[in-house]
Amino acid sequence: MSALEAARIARLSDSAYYIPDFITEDEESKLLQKINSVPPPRWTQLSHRRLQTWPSTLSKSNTLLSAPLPAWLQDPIIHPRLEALGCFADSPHQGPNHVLINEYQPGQGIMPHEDGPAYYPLVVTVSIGAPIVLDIYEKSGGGEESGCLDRTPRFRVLQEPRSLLITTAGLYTQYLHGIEERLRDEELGREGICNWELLGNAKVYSAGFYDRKTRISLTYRDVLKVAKVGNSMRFLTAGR
Ligand SMILES: O=C(O)CCC(=O)C(=O)O
Repeated sequence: MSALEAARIARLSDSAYYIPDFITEDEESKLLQKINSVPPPRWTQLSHRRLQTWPSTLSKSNTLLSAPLPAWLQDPIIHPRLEALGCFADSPHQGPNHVLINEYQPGQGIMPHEDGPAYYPLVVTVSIGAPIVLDIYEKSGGGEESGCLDRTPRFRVLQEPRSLLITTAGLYTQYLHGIEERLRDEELGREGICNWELLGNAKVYSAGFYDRKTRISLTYRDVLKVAKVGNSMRFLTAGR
């Protein structure tokens, strides 16, 4: 990841990278337009956010049915920008094959969790629409399900609109991440925000807070198990 050295979030060791203005305002508008014009069934309404899954949801065995991502999720994010960074060069499919699109209204969020074994341990997040703070928690033993989670975030990452955040290595396997359900993100500054020095426009946050607006994330991942359509048809018809 040497091309990424300038984007390394030093306080997160070699586990995270942040690039402001990864996409342009025009590209952000086009993405918002695409995301908001999909047929309504494409959205899954969850209790605290809504979600699109591309190209499809994983099976119970964490397998992805092989299918290309739509062109608007590939260009320009994957081709040429992620390719130029080389961040998926060592992943099994040498590129992302799965994208989750999460939309959060003010007051919404996502419980602390880990992304788990379905994916190569690398998540690339493009943020659009508005800023948001991602909280990173120490697992302190058993993780989310065990109820052992220390509810004070160990790190806080401010994601500006149009930015790219890459999380990998220890941050993927040894920490949980989540977004607090709140209307305002506060205590913004060099002390509390671990990527403060890398922000594109820290002045916007000089008051130390902002009120949340609708924020959308596109998280790109490489699903480890992929089934070809022919194989899955054989699987479905076996035993008939
Ligand atoms: O919206 C985000 O930035 C976080 C999304 C997330 O944690 C997930 O999809 O697992």
